[in-house]
This record gives sequence, structure tokens and C-alpha cells, in this order.
Amino acid sequence: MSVQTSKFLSYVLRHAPESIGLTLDAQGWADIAELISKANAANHALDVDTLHAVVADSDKKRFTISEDGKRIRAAQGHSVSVKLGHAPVAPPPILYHGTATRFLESIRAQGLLAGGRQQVHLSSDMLTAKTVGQRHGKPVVLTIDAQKMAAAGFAFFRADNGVWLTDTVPPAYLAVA
Ligand code: HQG
Repeated sequence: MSVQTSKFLSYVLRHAPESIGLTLDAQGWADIAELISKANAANHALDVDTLHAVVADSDKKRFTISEDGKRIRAAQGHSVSVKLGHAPVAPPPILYHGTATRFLESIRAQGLLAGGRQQVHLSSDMLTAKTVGQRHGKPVVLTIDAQKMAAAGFAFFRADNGVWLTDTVPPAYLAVA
């Protein structure tokens, strides 16, 4: 039940708010009361306790509740255009990206591209990257020389849940871990 609700929230808050007639603000926030009423109207049973339980149980802290408790947004993963509003931060020297081996050739040629999402998603630890890569097939972990990228002027952002975001990673900064 809660996995189903988590997937539903990810879908609505990252990819298709319009599927239930919801509008996100520029920073990706949705009004919780409106989300609940529109979800129910679209036949997705949701109440405030379930929503809070799903947010609290999310292993990757996928959702953020605003300080006033009235709004919710996906921490990262958006395909809809949002400006999360994070200031650029200095990254750790090395970041990791998990992908599938079948993408390697293309990644070596083009670097990491955001594809369907707004930005490239990176992890500060290898294990998380491996798990992310497994979603796509036989996993391979890439290291990103984030320190060198930052020195060259590339901006890095940290999502509400600690996932690192950047616009693109050129091939020169990538290596297989
Ligand atoms: C690959 C999940 C070919 C890229 C995760 C990845 C993350 C290229 C795939 C978040 C490429 C895109 C995002 C290129 C990149 N040629 N393939 N030039 N550049 N790719 O799902 O990073 O569990 O959009 O390596 O944990 O896998 O949903 O991105 O394999 O944090 O909360 O194109 O989503 O979070 O796949 O995952 P995705 P991702 P949740």
C-alpha cells in the first residue's frame, strides 16, 4: 500500500501533476490539502496520515514537507521543469553515478546527460550508485571528478535528500570505478 502510494506521489510530483489536475509552483511544491482532494477525486485513495507515513518511511527521503507543514514536493527526480532553488554548493572531491553497462559506450562519447530528467543525479557513496544502476540492468559505477569539475566552473546542487545534481558531466571527468 505505501509503496503504491509512494510511486503515485513520485509520478504526480515529479512527472505528471496534470494527471490529477494539480499544479506545482515554480519550486515544485504542491499544496497538501489540494493534492489529497485531487488524488481522491481521481480515485487514488489518500489521506493526510497516509501521506505523512509514506514521507516518513521513504528509504531515500523522496519527499520533502515544507516548514509550515502545508506543502510537499519531490526532493529530486523531476522531469517537469522546476527550479528547486538550491544554491550551488562545493561537492565532495569524488561523486558516483550508477548506470547499466549497455549505456557505457554512449556515456563515454557524450558524457552523462540529464535525459528525461531536469539534471544528472549523482551519489556521494558507491553503494547507492550501484543500487541506482541496478534499476537499469547490469550495473556499473562511474566516478566523477567533482572537484575538477567544480574548479572548471560546473555548478553542483544538493537535493533535500542529499542526492547531488548537476546539469551534465562531460566524458573527461568520468571513469569506471
Ligand atoms: C543514463 C532514482 C546513454 C544514466 C535514482 C541512467 C536517482 C545515458 C539513465 C534518480 C547517458 C537515466 C535518477 C548517455 C546518462 N547515453 N545513457 N549519454 N547519460 N545516461 O532514471 O540517475 O528511486 O533518468 O546513466 O535513485 O538512474 O526514483 O536516472 O542510467 O536518484 O527515487 O540514462 O531516480 O530515484 O535514467 O536515476 P534515470 P538515474 P528514485
